[in-house]
Amino acid sequence: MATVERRDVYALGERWHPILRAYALAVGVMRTLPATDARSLAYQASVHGVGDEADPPPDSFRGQCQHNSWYFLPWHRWYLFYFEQIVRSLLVDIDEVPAEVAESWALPYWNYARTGAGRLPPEFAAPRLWDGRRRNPLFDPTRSPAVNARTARLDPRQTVPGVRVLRQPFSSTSPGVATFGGTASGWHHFREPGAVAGGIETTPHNDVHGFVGGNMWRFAEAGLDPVFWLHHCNIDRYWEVRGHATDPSGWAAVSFDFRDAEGAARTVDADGCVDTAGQLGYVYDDVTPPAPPTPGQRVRATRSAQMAESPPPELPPEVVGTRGAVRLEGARVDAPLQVGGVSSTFRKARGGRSEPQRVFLTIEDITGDINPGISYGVYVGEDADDSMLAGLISFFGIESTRAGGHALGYTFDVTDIVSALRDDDSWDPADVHVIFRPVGPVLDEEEPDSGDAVPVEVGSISVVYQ
Ligand SMILES: [Cu+2]
Repeated sequence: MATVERRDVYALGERWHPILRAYALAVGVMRTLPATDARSLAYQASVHGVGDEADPPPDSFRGQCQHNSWYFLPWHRWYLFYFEQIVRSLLVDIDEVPAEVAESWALPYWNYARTGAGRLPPEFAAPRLWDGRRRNPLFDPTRSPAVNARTARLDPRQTVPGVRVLRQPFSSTSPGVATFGGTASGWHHFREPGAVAGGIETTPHNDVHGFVGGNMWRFAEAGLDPVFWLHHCNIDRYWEVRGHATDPSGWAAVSFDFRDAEGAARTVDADGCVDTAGQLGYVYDDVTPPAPPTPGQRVRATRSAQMAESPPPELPPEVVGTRGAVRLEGARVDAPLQVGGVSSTFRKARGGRSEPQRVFLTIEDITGDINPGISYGVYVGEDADDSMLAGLISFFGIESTRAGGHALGYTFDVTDIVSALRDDDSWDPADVHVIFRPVGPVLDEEEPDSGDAVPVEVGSISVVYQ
């Protein structure tokens, strides 16, 4: 198998690089194929999600995306793999594309953490192709207007995984434990009750969906936006940045169905995609870990680098404090809660010790009607300072939370934040401050701050000891 290299779209070195010209022309063909053809953009989007009145009706190939689960990364890796093969197979028949470009074509990725790359890549924002004449298939008019106008960019905190996320356990059976890849679960399209997203699905994944807007807000339409594939390629890259030393075992019990470039059925599993070069024939040009996005987050990174490694993910956690509903509407909200002591079961599991090795913050039962298009920073302590920023919450898929009761949920490791508060004598278990504050997008034109955003509800906030 020949190996292709996936490259950073912002480092291709020229406007309308041959890789993007080829991608635009292939997407142009995909847009014209009928939805019954597995190579069409409509079919490919329906592999991720289908609407209420899906035509043709869903089968085991469509409406399959895995979220809020340890299958998030492997399922989307296979999804990109077949999409990339389809693009390459279509390119061979497009005369305008040089043969050497078609044969070695690989999906580029959008690394929004690169300096100057926080705006939509320009080739996706132009309504016309390089000739100034033909319509640009990479343009999606449903995106937020400021994103297409390139007057909005991501806040740096939305562009990289949270502090420590790349070193967290890949998975855990408990949603109270912060992970890299998501809660261990069965096959689940949206969310198995009690499961939460892994840190990589949280940020930057969900934040970027919220930033782009339009089709990118919804499961059933996200794949219609050609930038979806470059965004997910960057998320996939982070699995290589982390490496595979601690990938889960036992997760190949669930398999996934896809259609390949010939329309043939393929059944695959999570173990079959962990070696990109050996099993799938691609590599990334750069897998350098990202730098913390702000000075405050740098302080956190330094603090947490001094902490011991995470305990085994199956060491049972315990909820020590919880509070109910908070409504977020675009302004800062303070949500105080009380933390109590641990149970005798907790102590027994740790040979009599009651000090936790890890402290987690869970933000659960998040519901709403539509994506507000912003993220909220979640802070612990009274200052809402970036060195106390636990992580971001954002709202990809929130429109599905009303129907089946499958709300969104996130878990953050706040161990280093709590110990910094303790060292500072500002940790009072009877009065723990959790603060929500809007983050992103950054607009060129400073809009008069109305402080309004489409509301979302947070059902419960808990402190968990492990
Ligand atoms: Cu996604």
